[in-house]
Amino acid sequence: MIQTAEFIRSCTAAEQFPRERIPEIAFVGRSNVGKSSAINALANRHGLAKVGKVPGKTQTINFFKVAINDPVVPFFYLVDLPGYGYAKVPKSVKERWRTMIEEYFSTRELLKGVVVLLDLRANQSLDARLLQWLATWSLPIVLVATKADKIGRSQRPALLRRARETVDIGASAFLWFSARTHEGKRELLKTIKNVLIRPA
Ligand SMILES: Nc1nc2c(ncn2[C@@H]2O[C@H](COP(=O)(O)OP(=O)(O)OP(=O)(O)O)[C@@H](O)[C@H]2O)c(=O)[nH]1
Ligand SMILES: [Mg+2]
Repeated sequence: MIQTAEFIRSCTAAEQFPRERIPEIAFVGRSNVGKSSAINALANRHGLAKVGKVPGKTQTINFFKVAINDPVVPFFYLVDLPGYGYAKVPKSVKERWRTMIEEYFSTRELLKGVVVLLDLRANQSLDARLLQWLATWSLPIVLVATKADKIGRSQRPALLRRARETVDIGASAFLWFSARTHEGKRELLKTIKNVLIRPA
């Protein structure tokens, strides 16, 4: 369980990224998929990360410092990034996000893993492209099929089979999750912890 969670900083460029040397986990995925909501659910803090109905809510890179009861990794950052795809923002803003996100991945030495959120009810072609790009960083990937509260258990195997046609799940961890019901929360935290303690 996450014991405390604290908003640290909202950044638009690398020189603003926090300097404290603790490990971190990034949350990425399509706009509106539920990245910010997942962080709030994990931290048990409504409103910690800003959530929106309109895609494109998170426009900066936001660092949240969390504490867990673990002697090896007592603190780490959860990092909330802007989404890709259908954000309701001008093209120039999306271009800026792209630069900012590339800067993020190329400078964060203690980035230990990436949580990629997927909505398996939607088309996964953009997610497949993101995963291809992410592969260049050789980081552990945790695939999280979110909004699971909207997907009946009987529908899940077929949706997962369909997603596999587009997305290479390969060696990544995969789990179902809901920020609404907190389904999968324990498993996601456990998976994140495993990623954090993995030797580099
Ligand atoms: N039913 C359901 N709705 C969810 C879940 N997670 C998020 N939502 C809703 O989806 C919408 C988008 O959630 P956000 O957490 O802001 O999504 P995001 O990926 O951070 O979006 P951007 O910041 O725009 O990229 C909000 O209306 C949330 O309430 C979930 O697990 N279940
Ligand atoms: Mg967001």
